[in-house]
Amino acid sequence: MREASSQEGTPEERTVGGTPGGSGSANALAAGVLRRNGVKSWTRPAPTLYPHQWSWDSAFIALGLAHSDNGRATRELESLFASQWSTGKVPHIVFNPDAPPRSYFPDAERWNSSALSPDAPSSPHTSGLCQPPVHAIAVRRIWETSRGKDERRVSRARGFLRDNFPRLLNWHRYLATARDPEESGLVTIYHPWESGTDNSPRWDAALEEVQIGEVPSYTRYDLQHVADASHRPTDAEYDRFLWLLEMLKRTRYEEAEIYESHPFLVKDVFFSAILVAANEALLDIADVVDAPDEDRARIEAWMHRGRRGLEGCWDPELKLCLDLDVRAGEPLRTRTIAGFAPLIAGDLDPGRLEELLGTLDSPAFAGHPGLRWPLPPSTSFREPGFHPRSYWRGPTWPVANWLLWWSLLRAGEPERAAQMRGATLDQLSEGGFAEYFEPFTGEPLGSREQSWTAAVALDMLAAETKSA
Ligand code: 2M8
Repeated sequence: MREASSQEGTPEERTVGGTPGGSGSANALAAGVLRRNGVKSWTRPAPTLYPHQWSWDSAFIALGLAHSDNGRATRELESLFASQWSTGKVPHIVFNPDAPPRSYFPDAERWNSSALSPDAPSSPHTSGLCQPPVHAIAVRRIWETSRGKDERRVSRARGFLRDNFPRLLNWHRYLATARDPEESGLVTIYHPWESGTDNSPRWDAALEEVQIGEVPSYTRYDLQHVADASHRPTDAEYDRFLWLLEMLKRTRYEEAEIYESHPFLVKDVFFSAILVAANEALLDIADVVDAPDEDRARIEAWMHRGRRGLEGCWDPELKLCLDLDVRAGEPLRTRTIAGFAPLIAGDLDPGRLEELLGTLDSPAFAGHPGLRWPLPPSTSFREPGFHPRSYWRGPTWPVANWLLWWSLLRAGEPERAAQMRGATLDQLSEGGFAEYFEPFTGEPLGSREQSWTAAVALDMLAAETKSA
């Protein structure tokens, strides 16, 4: 693996530059990224672009750390869950009070969560949104990697599961209730930032319907951390993001009020599918901690409801799953990696699995003949909104590849999974642990030394000899 532009790291780590050094050195390089991005008990998503703690980044980071430093993996999640809202919501950003000034916007002051909502923790400050719930999947990985180790480590891991089961259950309950008052099995998001795929064209049509008012003035700091502004969302996209934030503040982050008045309410199939997979993990955790039967029954019901909800969003023509605009009552017909949601949710019938794999292998996604690596772009090449360099509008994202790889393994498709793993690791070997990649040239884009990229590499590398 190639060490990206950082000047930090030990000399042994840096000498591997440019050449794939086998899984031993690849492991050391990936672990080095996580070590350098570490701050106290948690890890920054990237050295400068993202100086705070992000929710789903931390879950992926814990998943990777489970292989290299189990104790740190548990601390990563503990520090995130310490900022859980009283509603059960796990905030999408926990602000680092020691971050350099003017390093990230919107900052804690702009969100103003603790002043506006009695449900928000007062310290450290958090954002008012959430992100996909990968956490239970990471907690289960922490348990899996402790198995077969010495008794002390196993009992520490069991204790960690026991302490965190109620937090995870509250988190999932929040998503299944406040975010799904219709009991559709699908999670409603209030902002593209909640999807994790911020400027994806999946949101374009719904965002166009939002009437933007006066956005209080602001300065973007993200552009100073990337080589080229075209990698990041545009100013027009930021204005919309910031306007939605203002609208949420007007409701004081009150769920019922948001549902009543907020102009952007979308059933996100990707988020919903991750919740189904996370509920499956939570059920395994429930076994380990000997949770009451009624908790298990509730989790199972959420899982079934989620899978049924996703089935209702299937588009037989595009052979993908589509998000649903709650305000317009219409599906959002855009082909993106989110459309593979049923694969992530799992337990597919063979026909549906075959259709999804056909779409994945088609020229609209990973079967395009011009690709540097046979990996799916974040947005289909066939979409007018596709852009090969712009963030979630086209580049390939290792973290998304991980989700598909892991889902292929769970779907009983080890050969396809092995292809995806091999191509992902080759891409990182050539381009380093970048945030995302240009699909045709393989050029690394966005931030270098991105934590979750290193973390998913660690998890994929660990799967060399055993199944994930
Ligand atoms: C990106 O999102 C943040 C806003 O939350 C940003 O662009 O400033 C997304 O890729 C998101 O999924 C990710 O969690 C975050 C940190 O890596 O960056």
